Amino acid sequence: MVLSSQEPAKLSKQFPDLAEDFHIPQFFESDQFFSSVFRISSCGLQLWTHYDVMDNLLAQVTGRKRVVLYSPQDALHLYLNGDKSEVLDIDAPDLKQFPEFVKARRYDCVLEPGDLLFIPGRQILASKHLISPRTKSKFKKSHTVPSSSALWFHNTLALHFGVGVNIFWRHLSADSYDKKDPYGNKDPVAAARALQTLERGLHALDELPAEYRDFYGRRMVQRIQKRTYCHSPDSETTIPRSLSNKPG
Ligand SMILES: O=C(O)CCC(=O)C(=O)O
Repeated sequence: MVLSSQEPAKLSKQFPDLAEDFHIPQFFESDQFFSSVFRISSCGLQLWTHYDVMDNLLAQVTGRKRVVLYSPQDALHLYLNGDKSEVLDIDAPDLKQFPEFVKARRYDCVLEPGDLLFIPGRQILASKHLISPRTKSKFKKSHTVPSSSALWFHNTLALHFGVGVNIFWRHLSADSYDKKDPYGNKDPVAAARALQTLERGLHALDELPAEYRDFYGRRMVQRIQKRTYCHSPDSETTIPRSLSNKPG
């Protein structure tokens, strides 16, 4: 068996015998398929809080796994460094170092063998499918598939030795994704470009004295909010997309 780290994982290619026992649920069109990743976890293995840019189905085959989710809307409370949160100990965070972390609302569940977790993409769907936050309750199995699950943060902790399969699929057009991304966790091409452009803009502001940086920085923030936010920053209210798309 040859495993190349440049190619997305595919169960049927890397583990053809095992793949015969695993049927990928038909939740998406075949041309949206990106990868199927075989996961073996020893008891206690924890994966830091991160987001992926593709839809993602976590299938637990054996063993139990705790999954903690955070909404993309809580991104600003998670101390992100790229796609990962810097808060490694989510159960006993250092609140001196990460005081905003308490504002992030966590949703806990424990996956049992046979469970599938579709990581939900919208607040409204989250409240429909998840049990109350800060409990160890299991997620209800979902039979409806939301249109997008990407960007929900997740942190996994194996409670036993266990085996699972992770299936990633695209819900944006194929050319929206970075072609050199075998893991499905690089930002979409347009987002990466926007972040680079922002960095260049910030460098340009560095040429100005502090009070000018402050003035133009605040105007930039306001413009970004007007042009991009689906939700108003201080409330749960959803701004209709027709309004939120208006140029600022
Ligand atoms: O199965 C796991 O423990 C981690 C899966 C995951 O977080 C991922 O694939 O993004």
